[in-house]
Amino acid sequence: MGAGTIERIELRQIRLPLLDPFETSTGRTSERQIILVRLRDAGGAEGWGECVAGENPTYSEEWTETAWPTIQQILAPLLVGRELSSAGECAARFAHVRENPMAKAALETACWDLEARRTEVPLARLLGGTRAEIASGVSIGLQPSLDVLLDKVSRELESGYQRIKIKIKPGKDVALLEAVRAKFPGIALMADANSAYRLSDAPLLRQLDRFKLMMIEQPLAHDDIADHARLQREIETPICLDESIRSAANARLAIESGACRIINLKVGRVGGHGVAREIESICRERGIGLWSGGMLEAGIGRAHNIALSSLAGFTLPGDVSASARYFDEDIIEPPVTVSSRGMIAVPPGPGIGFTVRLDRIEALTVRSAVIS
Ligand code: OSB
Ligand code: MG
Repeated sequence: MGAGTIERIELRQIRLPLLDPFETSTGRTSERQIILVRLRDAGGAEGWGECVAGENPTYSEEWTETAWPTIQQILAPLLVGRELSSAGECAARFAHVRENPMAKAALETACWDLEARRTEVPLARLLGGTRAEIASGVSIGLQPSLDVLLDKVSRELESGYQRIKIKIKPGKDVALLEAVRAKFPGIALMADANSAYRLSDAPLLRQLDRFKLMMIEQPLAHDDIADHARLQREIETPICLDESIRSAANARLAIESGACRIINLKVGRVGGHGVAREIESICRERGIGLWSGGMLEAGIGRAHNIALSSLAGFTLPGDVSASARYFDEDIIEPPVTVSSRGMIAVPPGPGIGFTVRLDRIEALTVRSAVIS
């Protein structure tokens, strides 16, 4: 049974404040502006998706203000009123629209949730997932001081998280990692630069080898593969690519050229679960480490990340963490929680496996639209 005929697509933009501002080498976010997608088919079944575009075009070119009209005017009309044989067919409908993976993924992931709910299976199982729980790590933004950073690391470890990622940028790199490593010698530790360095920084990046990091994430330009391959030949720390991996084709290119040993997969960055599954199988077949990143998602996006992470190729702890790290209240029930062993249970219910809190979404809505 397929995803059915989608009769109605509802868009909501919600404003959701973060408990603490999140800072990376590209800037700071204090409040999320998130686009949610709600599909309804002819039989009344629903599917939910969340657009991971941020509040400005600093991670990639997409942001809330471009994703909204792209979804509303271009992509949603390609789905509405037409039979979809399966959620896997959704991406083909969008193929003639270039780029805009986050806008596409908001709808594509909703199609997968819809199909899973209609057929009454967990989304994780529909995607091919086999794990009952997934390993969870945290991403800690740039902090006002080293003491605050060390305190945060300590608290996340006490909560059970299996791996700590800290953000770095030029001038806030060696000293931060030195201090974290000195205080927590044995932990699984990594750093994410969000493209803040150039190949000419190789001597500095080589100094990080002594901290025995699990990996360094996206040290060089957001669209680069060639320089990452050169850098990987000069450093011992495994390179993980995030921003640079936007398709299955460039995942293969990055792997074959030696630009990364690990991939941070974000379903929104690659246009949906379909391409995410292709990249998972590429990594699994070639022994490339894989984990799910995060984009400060609210519960719907978080739930999609959990379902995807249940696939066997996700071999490393991801950035998918508890709702309570970011929000006072989530838009799903129950919120995402993490066990004292740093694991998140994959919910057994149909679809994303969490209840969407319509009351809360209503209260947070700043704009809405219906395509029918
Ligand atoms: O580079 O992984 C990143 C958040 C927003 C944009 C980019 C990134 C991040 C994170 C946070 O690191 C991950 C999360 O907890 O959602
Ligand atoms: Mg990253």
